[in-house]
This record gives sequence, structure tokens and C-alpha cells, in this order.
Amino acid sequence: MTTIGLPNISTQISEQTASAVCEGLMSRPKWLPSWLFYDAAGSRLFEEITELPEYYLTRTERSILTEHAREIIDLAAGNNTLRLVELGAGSADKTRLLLSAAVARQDTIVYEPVDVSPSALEDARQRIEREIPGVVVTPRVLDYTRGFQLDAVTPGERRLVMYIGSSIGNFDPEEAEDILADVCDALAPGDSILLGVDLVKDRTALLAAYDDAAGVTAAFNRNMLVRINRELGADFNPEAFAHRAVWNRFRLRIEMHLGNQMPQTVKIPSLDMRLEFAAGETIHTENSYKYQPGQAEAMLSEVGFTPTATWTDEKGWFAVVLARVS
Ligand code: AVJ
Repeated sequence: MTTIGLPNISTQISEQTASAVCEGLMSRPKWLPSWLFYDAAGSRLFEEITELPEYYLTRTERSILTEHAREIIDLAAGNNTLRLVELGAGSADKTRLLLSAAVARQDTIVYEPVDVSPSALEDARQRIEREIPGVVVTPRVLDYTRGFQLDAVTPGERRLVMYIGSSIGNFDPEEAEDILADVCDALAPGDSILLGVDLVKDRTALLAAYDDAAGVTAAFNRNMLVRINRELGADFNPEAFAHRAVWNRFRLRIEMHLGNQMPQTVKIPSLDMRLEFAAGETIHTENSYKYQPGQAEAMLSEVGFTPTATWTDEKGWFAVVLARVS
């Protein structure tokens, strides 16, 4: 954080937001990075999305983990004591399933959530230590997309890295493989990763999940503009942008866009920007990649893991893959 402009101390501009907005909106077509969704309001809207009838991802993955938590923990632990690492601060109830299964097996477990947000980590720490006795939370503040290291574990300990929730879906296949390679490098032989990926399915179901009837996803998408208005003093009219979800069948991804309806000029004084938006012009805000059966396993093999097991639901809509460092 850096302070730009002296008169008002509330004009605190996050340099990361400023440079991302500047880069994306100067590009043609215009785009904004999907991490910008997650301010406090956006994180709440995302929680709401996970409970929508159309958004099958969370409940499908949860049912897979409910059914197989014990087996996952047993396979990952072998005869060793397990530690759980989670990329992202932990979507409480899915993480809880694995932590509870681990506590049932070994009484106590070290849980290491990794996140860029110290406040998200502190929330996770308090919630989990209160709700699951036996869990010791040791948060790590870092951006896992920029590579990372983990402290060495003692002999007889193994790590299981949870990268669930289709979080990897936000990255292009090449970026995703780089992240998985970094995870593999940070681990020791015998350690594992648990990866949750959303699978390719009929486009009607996919589109509904990203364009729900109640309009929560639309609000989540537009919230990015609300955030830019607040943080950078921009004058976007979020309501002038229509939420669009598109299935890109060549790249196997759902894309979210904000479509401008009427010609308008948007000013971002803190960035010295004046932007012309033509009628029909769009801002690309997110990619959510969908995987083909076997694709996640192939990527994991490519970067040094050996796939151990894959679990899916009856419809084959979501997959959870366990893979070990060989
Ligand atoms: C948090 C990246 C898994 O891609 O489904 C939900 C985000 N975007 N609805 C997803 C999201 C629109 C979500 N991930």
C-alpha cells in the first residue's frame, strides 16, 4: 500500500490493484484479473454463489470428499503422521472434512493454510481451532502463484497439499502446470497433492452455473467495477455493464465478461486515465477452465507426481485427484 495524494488519508491506493487495472484496461480487448473479485463484498458474494442451486461445483466436490475423506487421508499418510497444507485460506466445510478424518486417525494435525491475505488466514485459524479440537493451525502468508517453499518436516511426517475447489481452473493450462510444478518442488518424496477440478459437461449446465437465475454471479462480476470505483476513485456505472457467461468450446473454459451497453467515458483520476467504451465493448474478467477426464492426472504426471487415485460423482461432473511425489 502506498499513499497517493496528501489531502485525504483515505486515498490509499493499492499498487497491485492500480497496475492490474491500468494494464488490463489499456489492452484491447480490455480485461481485468479475476483475483480482483475478492474484496470483502466479493468474497461474501462468492460464498453465496457456492450455495446456489445452479452452482453444482461446491456441493459436488463436498459430496466426493464426504464419501472418501478417510480413504484420502489413509492413502496420503501411509504409516506416517500427516500435515495438511491448503492453497487458499480454506473453504471451511470442505477442509473440515479432511481435517476431521485426519484427527480421527492421529489425534492432532498441523494445518498450514497458504494465502496472500493475512486476515483470511487469521479468520481460518480462529474458526478451525475453535471448531475442530486437535488441529494446530500454522498460517503462511504468501502468493502461491509466485512459487513457494515449505519448512522441512521431521522424519515420519508427510504433507498433503489440498488444492481443491476448482481454484486451478482460473489459470491457463500452462500456468496451471507451472503452479503444480512449484508445488511438487516444495514437497518431498512420499508427500501428496489433492487436486479438485471441474470437468467438461453439457454447456447448458455450465452456463447456468455461471449465470444463475437470482443474479448473484452477475453481482459478483459487476462488483469488480464497484471495487475499482472505491479503491481507485473511478466513475464506472456498474449497472451499465451486462454480465455475460460464455462457453469457449475450443479452449474448454467458461469466460465471464462485462458487456458495456451504451457508449460511455470512464475516468480514473488516480491513474490519470480516461477510457472510451464503445457500445457492445466487453471487459473479460474471468476464465474458468474445465478439465477432460484424465487431463489433471496427465498434468500431474508431467510435473513429477504419480497419480494415486481419482474420485468423481455419479454424473462425472467433478473430479478429485490424489497424486504422490515419487
Ligand atoms: C473460485 C475459481 C472456483 O471458477 O467456478 C464462481 C469462481 N466465478 N462463479 C469458479 C467463480 C463465477 C470459481 N472459482
